This record gives sequence, structure tokens and C-alpha cells, in this order.
Amino acid sequence: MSYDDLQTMQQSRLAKLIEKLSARVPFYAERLKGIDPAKLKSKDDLRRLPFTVKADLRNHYPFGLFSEPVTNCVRLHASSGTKGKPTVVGYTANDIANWAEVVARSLACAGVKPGDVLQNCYGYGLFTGGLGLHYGAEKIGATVIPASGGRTQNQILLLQDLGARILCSTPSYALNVAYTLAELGIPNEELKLEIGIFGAEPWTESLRKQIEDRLSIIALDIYGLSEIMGPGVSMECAEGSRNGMGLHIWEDHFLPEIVDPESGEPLDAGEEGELVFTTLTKEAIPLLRYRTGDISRLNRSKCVCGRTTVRMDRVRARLDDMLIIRGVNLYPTEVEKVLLSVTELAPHYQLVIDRKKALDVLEVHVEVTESIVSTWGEFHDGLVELKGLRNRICNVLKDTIGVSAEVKLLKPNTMARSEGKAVRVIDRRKFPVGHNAR
Ligand code: DLL
Repeated sequence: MSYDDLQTMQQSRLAKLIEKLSARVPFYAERLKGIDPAKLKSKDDLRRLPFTVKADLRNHYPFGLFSEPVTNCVRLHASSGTKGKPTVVGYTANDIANWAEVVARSLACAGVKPGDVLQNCYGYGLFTGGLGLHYGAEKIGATVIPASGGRTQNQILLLQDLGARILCSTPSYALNVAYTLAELGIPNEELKLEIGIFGAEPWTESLRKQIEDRLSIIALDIYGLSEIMGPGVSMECAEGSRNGMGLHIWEDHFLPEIVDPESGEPLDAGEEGELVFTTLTKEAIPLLRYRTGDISRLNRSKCVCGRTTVRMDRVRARLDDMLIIRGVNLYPTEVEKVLLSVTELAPHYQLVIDRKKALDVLEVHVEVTESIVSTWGEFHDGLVELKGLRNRICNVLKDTIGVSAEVKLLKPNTMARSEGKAVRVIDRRKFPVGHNAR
């Protein structure tokens, strides 16, 4: 579809959305007073429309932002949320069909074909990962193994015996699978894996490289959020992933913007800011200008794969995850990048923040590799090599992220492994800062 035709389609869908929201959702009716959908001439007029934030969903828990009666919904999902009540989202039969369509497109983007065996390790349940991928994979004609998360040794048995070519999971869980395979002494040649479809949490290029090397696969990024639909809002294509082209947004369903996280003002293409989505086809709970809290950039240049949609950069971080350590802003992904550049370290880490004598203290806990322990021949705190490595990491962290951290090096295999979304931060301060509306 040409960009002009797409824009026309988006505009007419947007006008219909505003009519529906004004007529059916009191929360939006109040906010959209005086706005005439017929007068929304271009996407630039979007900036006159109000934002929606996570707190709006919570404040209208459970169904206050629904545009359809719950009786018209065939499914409900919810995100657990750390602050009390979960966020509930609903789907009509059409919503489920559209969701399967965008996930199927995403899978096609990755090179999934009818007949492929796909092991889906995203959690099945209220989380949208499991069922979201499941329906899209069935739609494309793949054979789905609904493994869900956890029980890693069992997952490996399934990989060996049922021969999946595609693995769907969080990147941290894929790493868990890779390490467990190595522990069990199972070579990659015993598996048929070729493609990984990883998302649901921020991850870095360095982590991609580690997963690809360890599993001998191509690892691709899938993005989404339950408020907008679930997985499949955007997806990296196999061809573009080697050139850092970003993720294709299915913009006939999801209208993206990038705004300044502070002022909310729209930013130009290419500028980094907060991703905002308006749903264009959702029936049960359509949302207007939903602020995702995810930091990215939009890119309309031509993709090597030939697809014409706008793309987003891989999410650099979530605003929510921003830590303020003694006045310095820091994202866990920045630390990940540094740690993964040190060859003696394994990609298992956690940041622990505490307040001691009114000062923030950042501890970086990270495992060393098996091979460095065998080179040293021992592992204890007084080891000269260990002290040297610790100092080196402290210096690199100070130089690159500008924060002094206490580094705690751990023996291989001592940190809890991820079964879904990894817990990268433990904030023990009394009043955590850096947490926004999400
Ligand atoms: O995580 C949906 C999903 C499932 C996406 C499976 C991909 C694969 P929520 O639990 O609502 O939904 O969490 C949404 O997770 O706002 C981002 O902060 C983060 N996130 C999702 N995908 C990515 C990604 C699912 N590829 C929140 N990269 C989003 C970075 C991601 N962060």
C-alpha cells in the first residue's frame, strides 16, 4: 500500500475511533468535548487530542474504558502490575482475529512458514505473550507447541524430540535455555532450532549476539503491550535485523507517534522519545494516544526487505525502569551493554540499589564465566584475579555510565534464572524514584 493510501485509511479509522469513544466511553466523551472528528484533516491534528496513561486504566478498573459491553468480549487479559490492581483488557472476536493477523505478519517477517514447528515458551494465562503468539502461529499454519514458561529441562526434551525450528520466549529465558543446554552437554546440532522470536522485555544488541552464538540461531525482536493488543504491534524482519533497520509497525492497526516524555510535545521523525500508540481497529478497548513509557525512535526510510511500513528502533529502555542514583539517570540496559562487553562475565546480572547514610548505593551483581573460573583454578573473594576484574569493571562502569558501583562477582550458576520477564533491578530504597504513571 502506498504511504498516501495508508494515511487516508488511518485518517478515516481515526475519525471513526473518535466518534465511537465520544459516544460510548464517558471518560473520553468528557475529554473529547468540542473536537469534531470530521475536522481532523491530517495526522498532525493528533496533537490536539488527549493522551491516555496507564493510571487512567487503573482508575477505571476493571471495565471503565471499554467501548463494548463485556458480553461482547470473547477474551480478557490482564497485566499483573506492581501497584495494586491489574490492568484489564478485553477482546471482541474481531479483535482476536486482528491480533492473530498482526502476529502472523510478524512471524512471516521473521521467516516462519506453514508447516514450521514452533515452541512457544511465553507464559499462557493472563499475560498476552502465550496466547498472542499461539493464535498468530496457528493462523500462519505453523505447528504450535504450547510449552508456556518454566520447567527448562522439560522444554529441552521437547526441543530435542519434537524438533521445533522456531523458539518464542523472552530473551532472558532463551539465555536460560542456552545455558541449560550447555550444562546438560547437549550440542546445538541435536536441535533443529533456526529462528528465535524474542521480546516482552528490553534487551541489547550484545545480548542478541550472545543468544545467537550460544544457540546457533537468528534472534529477532518482537514488541507489543497488552494495553494496545499484546505481542505483534511491531516486529523485526530477518533481512533488516542484520542492518539495524528496526521493527516494522503494523500501522494500519496501530498509529505510532514519538513525544517528548517531559512536555508531551510530538517529536520529529528520527528523534528519540516516548512511544505513543493510538489503536485504529480495536473494538473492545480502543485507546487514544496511549503513552507506552517505552523509549524509541521512528524511521520511515526504505527497509531492505521491501516492506513499506514505518519502523521503530528496538526499545532502548522503559521510562519506568529509569533509576536515579545520586542524581545520575541510569537504565539497566546501559549496564547490560557494559557487562556484556567484558569477556570474563556471563550475561546473568542484577542491580541492587540501597540507601546507606542517605546516599544511594548501586551494587552490580554479575556471574563470571565457567571458563574464567577454570583458568583461575579457584574462586574466592581474596583471589587477586577476581579483585583485578572487579576493579576493571568498576572503572568501565564509572567511565561509561558515570556512576560508581560496587561490583559483586558471583560464581557461575548462582543467580536465579529467568522464567519469563527477567527481574533486573531490586530497589531497596524506602522511596524509589524514577517511577512514572505506568
Ligand atoms: O510484554 C507483550 C509481549 C509478549 C511482547 C511477548 C512481546 C512478546 P506487557 O506485559 O503488557 O506485554 O508488557 C509490555 O513490555 O511496554 C515494553 O516496556 C516491554 N516490551 C515488550 N516487548 C518488548 C521488546 C508484553 N521487544 C511492555 N523490547 C512494553 C523491549 C519490550 N521491551
